[in-house]
Parts: sequence; structure tokens; C-alpha cells
Amino acid sequence: MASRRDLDEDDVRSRPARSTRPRTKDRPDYSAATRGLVIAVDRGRTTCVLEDDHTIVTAMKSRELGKKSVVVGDIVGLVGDTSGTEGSLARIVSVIPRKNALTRTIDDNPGEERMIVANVDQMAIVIAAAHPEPRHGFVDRALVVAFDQGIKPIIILTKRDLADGKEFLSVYNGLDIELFEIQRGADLDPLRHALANKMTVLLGHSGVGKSTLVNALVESAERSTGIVNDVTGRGRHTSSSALALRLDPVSEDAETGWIIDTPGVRSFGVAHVNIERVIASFPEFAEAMASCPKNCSHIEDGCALNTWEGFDDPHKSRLSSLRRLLAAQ
Ligand SMILES: Nc1nc2c(ncn2[C@@H]2O[C@H](COP(=O)(O)OP(=O)(O)O)[C@@H](O)[C@H]2O)c(=O)[nH]1
Ligand SMILES: [Mg+2]
Ligand SMILES: [Zn+2]
Repeated sequence: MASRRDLDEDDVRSRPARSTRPRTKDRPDYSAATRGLVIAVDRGRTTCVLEDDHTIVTAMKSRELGKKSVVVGDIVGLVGDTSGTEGSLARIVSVIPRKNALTRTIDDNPGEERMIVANVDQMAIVIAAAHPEPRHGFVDRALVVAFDQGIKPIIILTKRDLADGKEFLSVYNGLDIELFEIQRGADLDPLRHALANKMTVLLGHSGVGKSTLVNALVESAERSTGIVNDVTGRGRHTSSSALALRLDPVSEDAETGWIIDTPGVRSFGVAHVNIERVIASFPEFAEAMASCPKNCSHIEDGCALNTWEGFDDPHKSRLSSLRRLLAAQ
């Protein structure tokens, strides 16, 4: 069996939603198609949940879609057998324009990007207090991508039983980002509230505890829907692609949220993000930068950040992150 590490996503980047081509007159009219949310894609078979009655339907892309990708989080139009009964297969005939998307670059083909999820409301950046060691670069790049795509970031520090992670997290204290510190068996209620009614994607290196967390969050949802077996027939841990799971409602009148487990993300590419937007995702430096020379690159000698007083250690760490990102642009 392939190890989890083999399944790592190598490089995640955001991409603006592509506009859909206008319909030509002779295309069939699929306005009556049933709408569904894509929760898993596994070797050409797509698992969708119908918006109307939550039926779980297996579907394949119709020829009309051509090379257009269908990813977890997509809202699609379905025709054909949407009964969801065993052995039934519906056809996906349309993909609703995406509000955002995260993509990764394939190892061997740096030019080729593959989308992993779309239409997320929230990005949970998952890091472990130890094993593997947390890295600021990963979190900072993820924050840039979240900012660029208009996705709300939260940070989840796992494995608090191994280390306290205080020093690592102190860098993000002033940023108005919710931080959650957990470990196996921890009270997850505060986190459940942050996840309620939202589509949240978990991003983090392999081994930080994403699947362990998802297990704890969706225990009863999994039992009641059997989604996991429907998707892979083997259990979610062996899934090599993203997988969306419905969360238990936090209260009786609340709607449910969705959490997307991903197989592991090692690094983020942010080279495609406009430089102004990279800088804007470091709001704690805005005041200092107001004193910069015109058109400052913020990595040059005259940059006001070099002489800014009132930097503490967390600022210094974030500044090195920003400068690494700027130098790589
Ligand atoms: N010490 C400790 N280990 C944990 C905790 N959560 C998960 N692990 C372990 O970390 C390893 C990776 O967990 P997994 O959920 O598969 O990580 P993923 O690759 O991010 O999905 C497994 O061996 C887990 O048992 C925790 O809170 N504390
Ligand atoms: Mg996992
Ligand atoms: Zn500057």
C-alpha cells in the first residue's frame, strides 16, 4: 500500500474562477438538471449529494463537459439516473461557476496545475505542535492564498500533548485569526462552532493529525450516512483525493457544515498572487510601510521596515516570511 506521504499534494495555489463559455444555441438545455454538491472524486467516479433531499448519487462527467474538471466543493447539474440506488449512475452536465478554487502543481510538470477543491468558505491551516515540527513558511503561504481567494483562515494546532506551541503561535496572535489548540480527546466544541454552517478545507502536512481530527468531528455523521463506504468502499483513510464530510449540527436548529479532508499538502506556491495582495496579507506591516520610499520593493536597503521600531520577535519572524515571499516573486 502506498504510504500517506506518497499521496501528498506538492504545491497548492489558488486560481481565480474561470468564466464559463457562453452556451451555444445547439447545446441541450440542462436548466432542469438536478443540483448536487460534489463530495468526492475517485478514479472518474464522482460522489454528489443532491441539494433537494440529500440523496447520495454516483455520477460521471458527461462528454459535453469536455476537459472541464469537477472537484470536491463543486456544485454540479445532474441528469439521468439520480435515484442514488445501488449501481445507478447519473451524468454531470454542468458545473456552476466557482467562487474560489485551490489548485496544486504536479511534481513532474511544474506548468500543470490540478484543482483540488472549490467553493470553500474557510481554510483551516493545520499544524502540529511537534512531529512534524511546525513551520511558519507553510502557514504564511497558506494565509496569502486564503487572503487572495477571499477565504477565511483559521489555524488549528494539533498534538498539544507533545509540545505547547506557544512560541510558534505567538507570531499570529495580533492578526485577528482564530487559533485552536487541540489534541486527541480534547473538547472540540469551540472548533465545532467555528466550523458550523461553513465549507471548511483542512490543509496541512501529512501526519499533522487532519484525519484524526475529522474522525472525531464526524463520528456520528459517518455512521448515519455511510458516505465513507459509498465513496471508496475502503474507508476514508485510503482516499487519495479530497473528501468532504458533513458535520454534526452544533444544535438542533442549526444547519450543518462540511469539512474537507485532504491527503496532505507540503507547500504552497504563491508566485501567481499579485504582489500587492501578498503584501496586503501582512496587515501588521501596513503602518511601517507608509514611511517607505515610493515603489519600495520592501527588500531593499531604504525600506522603512529595516528601521521600524516596535518590532518584537513575532514581527521579525513574519517579516522574514514576507521577505522570502517577495524575493521569490
Ligand atoms: N501525540 C499525538 N499524536 C496524534 C494526535 N493526533 C494524531 N496523532 C497521530 O499522528 C499521526 C498522523 O495522524 P493523521 O490524522 O493520520 O494525520 P494526517 O496525515 O494529517 O491526516 C497518527 O499516528 C496519529 O495517531 C495527537 O493529538 N497527539
Ligand atoms: Mg490524513
Ligand atoms: Zn518598504
